[in-house]
Amino acid sequence: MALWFEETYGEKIRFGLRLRRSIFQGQSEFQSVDVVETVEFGRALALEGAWMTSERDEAHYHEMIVHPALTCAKRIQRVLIIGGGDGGTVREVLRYPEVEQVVLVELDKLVIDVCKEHLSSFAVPWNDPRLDIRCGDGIAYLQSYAGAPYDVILIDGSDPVGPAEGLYASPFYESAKRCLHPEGVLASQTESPIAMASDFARIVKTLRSSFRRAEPYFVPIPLYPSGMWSFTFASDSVDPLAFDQARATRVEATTRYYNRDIHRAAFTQPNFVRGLLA
Ligand code: SPD
Repeated sequence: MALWFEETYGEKIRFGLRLRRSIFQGQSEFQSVDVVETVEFGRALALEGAWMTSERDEAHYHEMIVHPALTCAKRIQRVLIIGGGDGGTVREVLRYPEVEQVVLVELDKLVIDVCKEHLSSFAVPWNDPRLDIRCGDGIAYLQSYAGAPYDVILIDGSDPVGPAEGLYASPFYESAKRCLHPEGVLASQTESPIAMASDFARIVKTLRSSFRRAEPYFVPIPLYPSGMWSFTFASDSVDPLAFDQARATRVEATTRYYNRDIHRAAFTQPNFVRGLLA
């Protein structure tokens, strides 16, 4: 009998993949954690039954949450990642020799451990001396943070339900802004403008109430409900299209998805998105 794993989103959408086998099934104090080997998407991670990442399309997500911000921010020495326990975002940030410190705050240690063991094809440089891993709540981390400002903050969280809900709300964005350099950039995953249109619009508008500008951009991620996904680039002073040519040229020689044309094009808004944000 064929084995399938399906994400059911909001009782109206399902996205399923046929499996070769289940590789890991576990339960942390926060969520169920699954790694499966699929026929079409390679190995994939699901948390609490929702697809998070797969070998087939992880580059779309991880390169695009990182490179628009890292090629545009004035300085990129100090980078904070909230969530992102699979390490794909870490890997992309560490491509930049200018980055001196990356702090990864992931709630669930089991996610890190399982991804290190079962998603080794992600080739995350877990032992890079610039990486500082903290297992804990990203919201509490930023609330109590009193160190030097970060140049870039990346919010690589799960969907806005359960423990991740607070990562998409005003109090969190206000804490993030307090910890971000005035010439810094925050980039967050911000859901699908098709499958989660109201969440998408609410999150972008919430970011706009904390930052002078918050521009969504769009990336095809076939693993996620509807396949059309958004990230949002938020800053008080940085233009999301004014990338550093030298940095972008250097990084695009190493990427699978990102390049300067994609960077520009991703910020183009279809009319229905303009309507959602009006
Ligand atoms: N529905 C998926 C929401 C995106 C979650 N983040 C994925 C983590 C990849 N590092």
